Amino acid sequence: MTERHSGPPRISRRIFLAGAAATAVTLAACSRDTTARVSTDRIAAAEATRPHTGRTVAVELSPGHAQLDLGGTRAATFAYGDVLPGPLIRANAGDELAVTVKNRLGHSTSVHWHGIALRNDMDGAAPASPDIETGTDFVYRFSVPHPGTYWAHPHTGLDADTGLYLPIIIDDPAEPGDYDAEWVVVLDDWTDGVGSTPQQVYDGLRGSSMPGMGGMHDMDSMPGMTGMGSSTLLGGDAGDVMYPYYLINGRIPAAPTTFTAKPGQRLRIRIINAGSDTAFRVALAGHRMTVTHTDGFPVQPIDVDAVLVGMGERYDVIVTAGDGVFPLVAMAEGKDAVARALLSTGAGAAPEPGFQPPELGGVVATVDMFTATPEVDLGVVEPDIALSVQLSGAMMKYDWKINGQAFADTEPLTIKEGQRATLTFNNMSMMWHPMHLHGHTFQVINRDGRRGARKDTVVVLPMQRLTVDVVADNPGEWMLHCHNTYHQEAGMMTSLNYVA
Ligand SMILES: [Cu+2]
Repeated sequence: MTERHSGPPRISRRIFLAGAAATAVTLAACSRDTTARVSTDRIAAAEATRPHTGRTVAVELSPGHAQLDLGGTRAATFAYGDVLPGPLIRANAGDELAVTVKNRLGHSTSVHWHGIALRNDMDGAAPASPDIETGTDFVYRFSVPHPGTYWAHPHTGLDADTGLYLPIIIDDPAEPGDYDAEWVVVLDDWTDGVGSTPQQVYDGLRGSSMPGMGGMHDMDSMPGMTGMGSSTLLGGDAGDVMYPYYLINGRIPAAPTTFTAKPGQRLRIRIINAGSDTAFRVALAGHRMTVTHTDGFPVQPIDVDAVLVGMGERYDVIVTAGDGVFPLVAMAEGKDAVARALLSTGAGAAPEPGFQPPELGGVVATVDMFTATPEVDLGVVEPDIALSVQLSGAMMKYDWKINGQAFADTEPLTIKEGQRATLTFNNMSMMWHPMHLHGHTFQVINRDGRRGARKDTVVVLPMQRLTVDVVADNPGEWMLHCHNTYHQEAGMMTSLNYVA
C-alpha cells in the first residue's frame, strides 16, 4: 500500500488528544490560517444543535484479512468480516452511533461515514480524525442528523478498492414509508485478490507517465487496463480501469443474489455505488423506476428506465414488482460488462449472465434532471463567498489536480461558520469526476439555472462547469475530492476549512 494518502504523520490517538489544545494554539498563531484547527468547543456546539433521541446504536467492526466468496470465485482481500458488503448499519435520525473499530489489517485504517453530516472529529478522514493504527481499537461516536442512504469506507490509501465497505441506512420514524419492501443494492468494481492488486493498478496508471517505466503500450498487455470505451452520458472517457468483475452485493453476475418479493409490491431500492473507477447504469428488466432520493435527500420524483450512478453516489428508486424473475442490471458505463442481481416474485428463469435489458437504452436519470423537494431546498440567498475548484489532469500523465496542485500540496479552501457559499467546479480535463464534499450536503444548481438536487457527491462532466450552494453549518476541516479512488490517490483532493 502506498502511504502517500494515509494522512498526516502517524500519531497515536493518545498523543493526539493530549496535544490537541496546544496544537490549536500553535496553529492559530501561524500566518497561514487555513491550517488553523477548529476548536473542539465549536465542534461540540455544532453537535449540540443536532437532533438527539437519547438512543445509542452500538456496532463493532473488525477490518482484517478475508477470503471472500464472490460466487464460486474466491478473493483474498480486506473486509469487515467474511461478508461483502460489510454488515448493514441502521439507525434512526437523531440516534447516536457508537462504532468500535478493531483494526486487524496490519496497517493503518479509518472509517469514513460517507454523506453523513457528522461532527468533524469523527469523520474518519485525516487530519480531522486520526487514522487507526493496526492492532488498536477506536470508537467512532457521533449522532446522525438526516435520514437517508449512506455508506462507509476507508479514507486511507487505496483500501477503498478492497472489500472494506458497508451500507448505512438512517430511518426517519416520521416517514410515511410508502413501500412494502426494501432492497439495498451495493455496486462495486472488483480486482483485489482475483486480478491486479489496487497498488498494481495504481502503479500501472502512474507508470504510464514515466519514461522507461512501461508506458501506455505495456498497459494494454496488463490485465485490468484494456478495452476502455466511452460514454455519451459521461461526455467521453468513462473510466481508466477494466476490472475482472463487477459485483452487486458481493456477487459476480453468474452467481447473483436473489431478492424475493410478491407481485404488485412496491419496492424501495437503495442503490449505492461503492466502486472505485466505474459509473454504473442501473435498470430493472421489465420495470420503470421512480427516483425519489439521491445521496439520502428527497427529490421531486421522476419516472425513468434507468439511473446513472457515479462512484460515491446513491439513488433511491421505487418500483412496482411484476410477476416473474427479473435481473437488476448495473452496466459498467463504457466498459461493456455488467453486474447483476435478481428480483424473484414468481415462476421464471433468469436470462444469461451478460443480458442487458432494453431499459438500459431508455430514459436514463442523470443529476441535472432533479430538483430537491421544497423541505430540503437550501433557499435562494445572496452568497457571502464564491469558492472555485479547478479540476485538471490527463489519463496519459495521470496527474489529477485541484487548482493546479496535487494533494497534499493543494491550498485548502476556507469558509467561515454561518456563511453561504457558491462552490464552482470547473473541469478543465477530458474526464468526468464525481466530486465529494465531506460533512455537508450541497444543492446543485442545474445548468439551466434551475435549483437541483441536494447531494454530497456530484458528477462533473469533462470541460464543464458546475455550481453548488453550500451552507457553512458544520465547523471543521472537511475533505473535498474526486471519488475515483485512483484520481484521489494521484492528488485530486483538497479540503474546505472553517476559519475564524
Ligand atoms: Cu476524478
